[in-house]
Amino acid sequence: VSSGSMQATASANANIALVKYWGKADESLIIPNASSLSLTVDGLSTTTQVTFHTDTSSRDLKSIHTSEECSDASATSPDTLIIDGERHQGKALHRVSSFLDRIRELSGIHAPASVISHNTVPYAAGLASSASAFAALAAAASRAAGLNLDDRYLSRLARCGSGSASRSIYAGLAVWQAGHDDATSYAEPIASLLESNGESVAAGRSAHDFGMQLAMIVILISDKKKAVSSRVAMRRSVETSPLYGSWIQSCTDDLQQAITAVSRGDVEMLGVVTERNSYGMHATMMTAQPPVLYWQPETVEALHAVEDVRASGLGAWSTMDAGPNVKVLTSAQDAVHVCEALRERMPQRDIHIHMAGEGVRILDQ
Ligand code: 2P0
Repeated sequence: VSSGSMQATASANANIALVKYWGKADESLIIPNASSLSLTVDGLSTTTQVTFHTDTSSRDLKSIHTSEECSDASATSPDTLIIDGERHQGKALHRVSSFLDRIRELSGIHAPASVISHNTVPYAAGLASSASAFAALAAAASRAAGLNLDDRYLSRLARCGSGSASRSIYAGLAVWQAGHDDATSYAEPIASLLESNGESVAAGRSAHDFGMQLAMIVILISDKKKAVSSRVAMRRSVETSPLYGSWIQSCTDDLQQAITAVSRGDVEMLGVVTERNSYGMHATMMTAQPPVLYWQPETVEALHAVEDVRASGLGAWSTMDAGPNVKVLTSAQDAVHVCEALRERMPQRDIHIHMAGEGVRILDQ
C-alpha cells in the first residue's frame, strides 16, 4: 500500500440520549448494563483526519511500545493528537492510541498515526462530546487503514472508544443494544429495530422520518470542564448507589415505552419517558457515595422554565447528561416557538436549537 493513501477524514455528530446509558457491565469492552436510545443532532460535531505514517517501520513502533512498559505511556506513544489546534498528551493521547491499536490489529497496518480533530464547539465547552469524537475517529481511522467496515462494525468499534459513540454512527434515533459481549453490543437505527421486531409504524410515517422531525434545544449553563468525568461518575453509581438496581430496571421499561411512542409517532409520550429517565439517572448518581451532583442553581431555574413552557401548551421535555446543561426535546415544528419561550424566561442564557442530524460520513481520503 502506498503511503499516500493512508489518510482519511470523517465527520460525526453528537447525540443526546433519551433513554440514558449509565453504568457498565464490562469496563474494558464498554458493555453497558442496559440498552439506550438517542437522537443524533446537528451543530455539535467533530471532524477528524487520521494519517498512518507507513514510512515508519513496524519495528520502530514495537520498540516504542516495549519501552512503554516501564515508563509513562503518554510520553512514548507513537501517535500524535491535535484537538482544535492544540497538541494533547497524557490521558487523552493514551485513550486515542489504545483505540488506534485496535485498528492496527484489525488492518495489519502497524504504523504510527497522527490524528487532527476539530469540534464545532470548543473542546472545553462541556458540549463537545466523546460520542462525536470517537464516532469520527472510528470511521476515519478504519478508512485510513484501508478497512471498509459496515455500520454495525463501526458502531462496535466506536463503542470501544466511548460507549455513547456507538450511537453517533446513525442519523436520527438510534438504539444501542446492550448485548453481552463485543459482537452483540452495537447500536442500530430505530427503524431497523422496529422492522426486525415486526412492529408497525403509524400510517404514512416511517420511524426514520419521525426521528428526523425531532429537535433538541440546548440551554447552556456552564462551559467549564466537569469536576467528575462521566466514566468515574457511572462507576461510582454502579458500585454505591442503592437505587442502581431499580435504575436499570426502569431503563428497560422506559426503552420499551419509548419504542412504542416512536412506533405511534407520539412526541408527547416520548417526551414524558425522556424526562423521567433523565431524572432517574440523576437520582441514581446523587445517591452514590460520595454523591455526584452536576446541577447548578441555574440548572434548576432552567428545569422550571421547561415546565413552565410546557404548562403554556408547548411540547417541551427536559433531559440532562453528565453536566449542568439542560437539553430540551421538542418537535422540529415547535422548536422555534419553544426556543423563543425559553429565551423570554431566561434572557441571559445562550439557548440554541439543534435539529436531528445525519450519521457519520467520510469526507475524503
Ligand atoms: C448517554 N452519557 O447515554 C449518557 C447519559 C452521559 C449521561 O454516555 O465511559 O462518554 O466513554 O463509555 O459515553 C457519557 O458517557 O462514557 C454518556 P464512556 P461516555 O449519553
